[in-house]
Amino acid sequence: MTDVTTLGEFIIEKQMDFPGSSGEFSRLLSAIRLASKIVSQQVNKAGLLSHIMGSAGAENVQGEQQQKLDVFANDQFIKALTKRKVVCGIASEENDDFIAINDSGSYIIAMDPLDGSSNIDVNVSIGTIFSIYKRITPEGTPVQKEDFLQKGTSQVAAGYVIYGSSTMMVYTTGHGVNGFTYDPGMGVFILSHPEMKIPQKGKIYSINEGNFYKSSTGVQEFIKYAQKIDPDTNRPYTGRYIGSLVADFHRNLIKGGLYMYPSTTSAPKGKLRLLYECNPLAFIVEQAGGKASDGKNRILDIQPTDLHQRVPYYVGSTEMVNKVEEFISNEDS
Ligand code: AHM
Ligand code: MG
Repeated sequence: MTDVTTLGEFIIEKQMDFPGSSGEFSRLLSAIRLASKIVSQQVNKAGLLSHIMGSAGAENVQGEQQQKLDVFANDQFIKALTKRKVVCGIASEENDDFIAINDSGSYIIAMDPLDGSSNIDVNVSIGTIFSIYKRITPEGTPVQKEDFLQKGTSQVAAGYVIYGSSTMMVYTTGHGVNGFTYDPGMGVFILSHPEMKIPQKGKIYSINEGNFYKSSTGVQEFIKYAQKIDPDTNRPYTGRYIGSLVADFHRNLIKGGLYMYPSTTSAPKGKLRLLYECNPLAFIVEQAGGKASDGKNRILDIQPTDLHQRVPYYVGSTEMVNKVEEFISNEDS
């Protein structure tokens, strides 16, 4: 095992590319790494906790109040980031407002601590998503909302952790995308997927098709296009929908594909959150050679106006995103 690169080594190696840096950013990544190990361990015990030791909200054998896993994950990330004083503020999908931490910090983080809520209790892959920015207000003053309402193009790093058949962390700092697989025996993440690239074309489409009749005609026509038999263009595509964004995204990143959460009649702005879900995965997909759109515009160019803002989302292989955009623009004409 001496010829492997651990995430810890990788972070230090990359920091050395920036002589004179304070190491604050490396410490921030290390805090995320620590929290994700703790969450991973707990996710693996999820069935035990809820079915054997009692449901969330009940007391466990030590007399401690049990928490729901998403609340637990939120607490762990906030604790790791707060205790190490590596950010000046945190915005989380789990909290109504941002949390101010350390006035002298220079980074902020936006995160979805445990995404895929409908899959938490049924032993299906779930994930953590994070997005890191430099603050725009002066260091030494309390962090402000405007520090969080930056365009996705300003991200300095973004990543996700997938708690699947194994736990993996995938992240970018704007210089490509690298994936690390967790070895629970050694307690380390090991570089397993260096320089990840998404295929330009894919064969997988991922959407909640139960919403078909709630979707626009452009999206409906695209779905019919995906299902049509045409060997020249590799159709019909394969439908794959886990209902955990991180898991659907991760598979499509590796195999090529398109994930969609369009606007629907019941959710006119879609379901997914720009800051916690869409921007970080858009940064990653672009760094891997793919594309992310709201159907018309590049996700990373959208100016956020609200912490919990939602946007329609189309992300994955560039040619597939282009195709669905074509169907959406035709519906307007
Ligand atoms: P959550 O943040 O409440 O977990 O919601 C986000 C999730 C995504 O992971 C997933 O892709 C999507 O919601 C599934 O939604 P639906 O059940 O409407 O298909
Ligand atoms: Mg979520």
